[in-house]
Amino acid sequence: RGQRGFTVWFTGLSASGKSTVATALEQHLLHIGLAAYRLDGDNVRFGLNKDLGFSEKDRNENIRRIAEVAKLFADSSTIALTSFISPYRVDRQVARDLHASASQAGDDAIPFIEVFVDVPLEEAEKRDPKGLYKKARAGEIRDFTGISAPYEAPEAPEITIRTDQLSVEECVRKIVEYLAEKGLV
Ligand code: GGZ
Repeated sequence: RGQRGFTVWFTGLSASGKSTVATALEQHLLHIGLAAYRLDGDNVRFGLNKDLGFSEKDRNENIRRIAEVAKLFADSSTIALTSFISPYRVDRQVARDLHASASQAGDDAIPFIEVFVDVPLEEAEKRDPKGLYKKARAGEIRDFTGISAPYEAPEAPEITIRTDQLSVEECVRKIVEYLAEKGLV
């Protein structure tokens, strides 16, 4: 089917660097002539998912819908890059299973690459670009991931990147090398 679509699923704490790396990866893929599209809070949580908050149930539904949309993009031969905390293992498994249960045409499964953006909570909290951790510590934001809501780290992600140890370019290179190894780019 020409260019093969697939999904790169970023997961990690708020301020871990998911969107920064996903944006740089998107730029790289576009630059080498591949169609790529990034889904993130800015284009999903204010539109399609504006009815959802941050309870466990709402996050389940947030991730389920995003997985469905990513799969549609990938099925249309676009590389879908998703950057959401996606803190629950079961939700990421739902996303993975959805891709495994194949495309509209009923042919191959759509590749799903989980990227764990792994930084210690202390580092994310130190960055705190929007002051959200501070508010969460003060009790002004409830159910904040890492503070008052869980983050379940992936047990077997395809790729792990430490944004506190590698530059953005090095993170992108690590992902692109994996994709090349798998024959995806
Ligand atoms: C976590 C929250 C919360 C709570 C608002 N917990 O750093 P940000 O601001 O830009 O990214 C966070 C974003 C998380 O939305 P996701 O759709 O990625 O979450 S999930 O996958 O868990 O559904 C943060 C902001 O929204 N934010 N309240 N309580 N992050």
